[in-house]
Amino acid sequence: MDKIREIFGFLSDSKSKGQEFDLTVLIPTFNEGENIRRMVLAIDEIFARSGIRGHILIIDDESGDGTIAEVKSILPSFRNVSLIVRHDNHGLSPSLYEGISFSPTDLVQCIDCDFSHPPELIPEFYRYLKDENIDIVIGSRYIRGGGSVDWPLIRRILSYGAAMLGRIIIPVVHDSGSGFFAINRRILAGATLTPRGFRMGFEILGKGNWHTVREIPFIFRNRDAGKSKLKPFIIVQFLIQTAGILHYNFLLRASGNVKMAWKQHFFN
Ligand SMILES: Nc1nc2c(ncn2[C@@H]2O[C@H](COP(=O)(O)OP(=O)(O)OP(=O)(O)O)[C@@H](O)[C@H]2O)c(=O)[nH]1
Ligand SMILES: [Mg+2]
Repeated sequence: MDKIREIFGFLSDSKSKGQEFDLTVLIPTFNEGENIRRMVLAIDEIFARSGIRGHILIIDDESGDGTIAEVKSILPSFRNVSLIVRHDNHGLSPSLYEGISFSPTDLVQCIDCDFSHPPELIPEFYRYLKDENIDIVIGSRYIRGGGSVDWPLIRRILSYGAAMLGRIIIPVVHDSGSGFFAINRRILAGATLTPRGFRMGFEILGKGNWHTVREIPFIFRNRDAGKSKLKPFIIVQFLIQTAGILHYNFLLRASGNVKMAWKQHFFN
């Protein structure tokens, strides 16, 4: 395979433009054959109910479990669904980064495929981006009304520890590691991101040119079906990412985000 990616559905039509959509929902998938159809149907129904002109972009890293065939089988029934199959540089954050870059809209929402993130909240994220012109909206487990259910103690400790480290760096955000977030893509203009690991939202907070942020509480539920892709190495990747954000902010002086977040937190 010498192509680095293949594109199917709406985005594969070179004439397609983004004007007919206001929001793109990115669904990263790796072996989500048991979830993806239900997820697309759920999100499309939410678009219809809330009046959002939404596009769904699935970014798959060569799943071997039939996810790709499943998506291809539903594509003819939807004008607003696209699929990118990536043959290179696999990983969750690189997939989200590619999805953000290929999105036909500036407003972009990220959501896991396994129903851990409730798709019913998408219109709330969207309203902040669209009506209040907020730069980044984070689904938070660590504010009042948020949480996680049925997690083993070790996962709770690691997740909370990572959230605490995230709060030292970006104190205005309580759950910088959340994978349930939405952005206005304009904040990435001029920023140099290094997507690695599972925490793409943290990378954007650390390096993107944002000024306004909101958090929406949500309860993280264990995946309905399919297997976790979370590996212990993710912790090492998170620590390397944190060092990269500090380096970018203080040594390269390429972003003032950390200082800005500290000022917003301590002086506002
Ligand atoms: N494209 C792509 N998607 C991925 C990759 N790894 C994970 N994903 C997707 O990213 C989302 C989050 O992965 P999960 O395995 O659910 O990770 P998690 O939610 O932290 O762990 P669980 O609670 O055990 O599910 C899911 O939609 C996965 O299919 C990857 O390498 N590439
Ligand atoms: Mg999950």
